[in-house]
Amino acid sequence: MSKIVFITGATSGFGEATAIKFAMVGYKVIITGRRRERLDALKAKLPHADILPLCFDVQNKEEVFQAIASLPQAYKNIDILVNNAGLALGLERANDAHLEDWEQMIDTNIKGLLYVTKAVLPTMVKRKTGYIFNLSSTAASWPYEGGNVYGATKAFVKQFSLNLRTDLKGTHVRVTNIEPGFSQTEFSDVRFKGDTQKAHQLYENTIPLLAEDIAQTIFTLAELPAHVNVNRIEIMPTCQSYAGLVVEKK
Ligand code: NDP
Ligand code: 8X3
Repeated sequence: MSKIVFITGATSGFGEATAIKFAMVGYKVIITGRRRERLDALKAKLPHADILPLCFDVQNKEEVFQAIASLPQAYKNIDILVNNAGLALGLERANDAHLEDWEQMIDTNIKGLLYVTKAVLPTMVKRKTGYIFNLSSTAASWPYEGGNVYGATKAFVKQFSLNLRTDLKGTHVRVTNIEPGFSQTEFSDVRFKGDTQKAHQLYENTIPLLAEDIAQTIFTLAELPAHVNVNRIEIMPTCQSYAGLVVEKK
């Protein structure tokens, strides 16, 4: 029987590439996001694959639980959850950043991820099988100017993944925290609020990670034997490395 994968934020970037990767090899894939037309277009692009679009906003607790409860019987026993939906908004220093942006990042990256996890987890625990991938970031561990709340939400995801792993001892449910670095998706278009030129400039003369690289990583981990759990994985493009600490001079 085909395994079932549930992916949040499958309308773009990592989520879309991951959906395509699993669907192409015969997994049943539930694709989710707020943009219904994107979900329908992805399904239409892969006519021979088993894809179920499910449109909801992860920030809306009722919508999340309702959508997951409404899954047809044939899609209820989710084997793999990819908690990917998320965003950064703005790159201003804390004093100039917008409180509404902070709230949206918290509501999406933290609370949305928790709602989906809470809705999917009971069936995994009951069935004593499952795999949860949480999309964190290098920003969880490596601070940078303007990363303030975005990085903090991803640090939450990292620690939640580790704590979840601890709670799930004995259930056979696996958890991996995925921590990508510099990657080219629609992420920067969203962060810079539609200033595509600014987003584009960021990637000029670089070879960033692509969505397919993260999809391949998730797929490879998912195919490991059930007794193997990779707890965290930090992935950067070769062109990216570490910066030093900074000192303010008089
Ligand atoms: P994209 O902007 O390309 O994709 C983000 C996805 O999240 C979209 O499908 C979007 O769908 C979905 N999403 C955002 N808000 C909501 C919401 N409220 N409800 C439901 N879905 C939502 O970015 P990436 O693919 O790059 O990002 C995916 C994840 O990876 C994010 O969590 C991001 O923080 C993380 N990440 C990204 C990195 C990068 O450099 N690109 C590096 C490290 C981590 P829709 O708008 O249709 O709702
Ligand atoms: C996205 C990577 O460095 O822009 O999580 O925060 S970064």
